[in-house]
Parts: sequence; C-alpha cells; structure tokens
Amino acid sequence: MPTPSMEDYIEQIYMLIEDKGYARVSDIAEALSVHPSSVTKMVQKLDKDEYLIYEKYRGLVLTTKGKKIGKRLVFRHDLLEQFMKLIGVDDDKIYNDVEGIEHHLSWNAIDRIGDLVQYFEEDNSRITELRDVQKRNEE
Ligand SMILES: [Mn+2]
Repeated sequence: MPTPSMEDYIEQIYMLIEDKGYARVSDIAEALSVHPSSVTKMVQKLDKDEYLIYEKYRGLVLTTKGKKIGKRLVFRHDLLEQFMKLIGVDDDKIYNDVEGIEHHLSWNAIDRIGDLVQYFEEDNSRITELRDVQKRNEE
C-alpha cells in the first residue's frame, strides 16, 4: 500500500499525464509545492515499488499498477469533492478539506460515501430537504 505522500505523488502524476501526456519532475514539484529534489527522491522510490518507470533524461511512465492506483486516487478525490459540495461545504474550503481527509478513509468508507452521493442525486427533493435542515440550523 502506498503511504499518503506516495498517494499524493501518484495522483498528481496520473493527472499530469492525463492532461498533458507527460509528467516532468518540475511540473510535479510545482503541482505539489515541493522542491524538485524531493520529487526526484520520491520518483525513485515509486520506481523501486513498481508504480512507475523513471529514466533520468527521458521522463517517467506509470506502470499498469501505477495507472490503476492513480485512476482510483483521482476518482476518490473527485468523489469526495462531490460529497463536500453536496453536504453544503463552502466552495473555497472543499479542495483543502479533501486533501486533508482523502488518505485517511478506508475504501469501504469511500464506497459508502459514493452510495450517499448517489442517494441524493437520484432524487433532487432529498437535496432540497437537506438544504431546509441547514437553513433551520442557521437560524
Ligand atoms: Mn487529492
């Protein structure tokens, strides 16, 4: 299992490759606000653990294992953002909240949150009811 920090890297690398077709050390460093030397160190560890293949002057590619996990991590992040939005968390707090919790939930909890999001989305009146409760609590 990747550590939280490894998860952040795999997630960012997966997104960069999806968006641009490649992930450079400098792009990863910028996306995660870390020093490029930290990226190089982590990328070497991820290579050793077979999440990616890193060649110093040619860049890096995710392995099948790395892609599979990257996809799940991006899905998890997006689902949690959707969940935060649904329960009415302020837009400007959503990203940081998700970054703070995403590594600490079990996949079981993620799946159940997925059910809950689906439950609300299947019937808009449920969202309206939730907003009514929230309005009452604000009073
Ligand atoms: Mn994330």
